[in-house]
Amino acid sequence: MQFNKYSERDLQSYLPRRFSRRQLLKFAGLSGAGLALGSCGTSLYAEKVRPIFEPLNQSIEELILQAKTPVPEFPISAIEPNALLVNSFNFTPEIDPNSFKLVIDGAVNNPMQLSMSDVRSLPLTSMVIRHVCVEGWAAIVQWGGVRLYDLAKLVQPKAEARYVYFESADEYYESWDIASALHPQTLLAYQKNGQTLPLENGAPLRLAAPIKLGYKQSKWVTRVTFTNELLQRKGYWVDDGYEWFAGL
Ligand SMILES: Nc1nc2c(c(=O)[nH]1)N[C@H]1C(S)=C(S)[C@@H](COP(=O)(O)O)O[C@H]1N2
Ligand SMILES: [Mo]
Repeated sequence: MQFNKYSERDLQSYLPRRFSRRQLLKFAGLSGAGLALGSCGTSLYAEKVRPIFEPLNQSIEELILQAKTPVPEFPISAIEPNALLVNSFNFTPEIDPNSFKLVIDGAVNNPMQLSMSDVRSLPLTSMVIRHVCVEGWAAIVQWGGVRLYDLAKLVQPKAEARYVYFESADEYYESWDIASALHPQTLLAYQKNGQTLPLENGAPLRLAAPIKLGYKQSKWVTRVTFTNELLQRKGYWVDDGYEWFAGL
C-alpha cells in the first residue's frame, strides 16, 4: 500500500483530472461492460483502489460540501458494548459472505458488483458514534467499514444523482439524500466494536452514520442505487409515516 505516504490531495495532483470510461474500466480490472470488480481475490490492490482518488463530478461535490462537517466522535473507552439492542422487524436473512456481492447501480457511470474482499480492499474507516433509535434507546458503538463516499468515487454518480436507495436482504429498504449518504461518516460497516459485524447487526454490510436515526441505518444491505428522483417507496418506516430525513 504505497499510497499511505501521500495524502489523497497529493495523489490527486499526480493523476489526470478525469479518466475516460475506458481508462476507469482498465483501472478497475474490468473489460467491456462487465460488472464484477475483479473476481480473482488477488488482483492488484493498487489498480482497484486507484479510481477512488478520482474526484466526483463538481455538481455532486458542491452538494455534499455543506454536509461535510464531521460529527464529534467518542473515545474507544466510551463504547457501550451491551447497549445496542438488536432491532429487526422482518426475518434475519442468511447471507454467505463468500458469495455475497454488493450491487451498486442506477445513475452512475460505472455500475459495479463488489465481493466482500473487494470491499475490504478499500480504505477502512472506523468511528465511535452514538446510535439513536426512536423507540427510546441509544448506544455508543464503534463501526468499521468503507465510506459510501469512497464507493461513490469508484462508481462515479452522474451529475444529476440526488438520492441513494438501499435495498436489504430482509426486504427492508431506505432512501437517503445524496449529501447525507456521501457524508464522511456514512459507512457501509462490516465491523462492530472492533470485531466482524455479527449477523443480527446486519452482516456482511450495514449502514452506520452519526447523522441519521437508527431506522435509516439499513442492515444486510445488498444493493445501493443512485437516483435522480425520490421514488414513491421511500423507506420501510417512512412509508408508515416516520420522517424521511430523520437527521440527528
Ligand atoms: N434491514 C433492516 N435494517 C434495519 C432494521 C431492520 O429491521 N431491518 N431496523 C432498524 C432500526 S429501527 C434500528 S434502531 C437499527 C438497529 O440496529 P441493530 O439491530 O444492529 O441494533 O437497525 C435499523 N436497520
Ligand atoms: Mo430503531
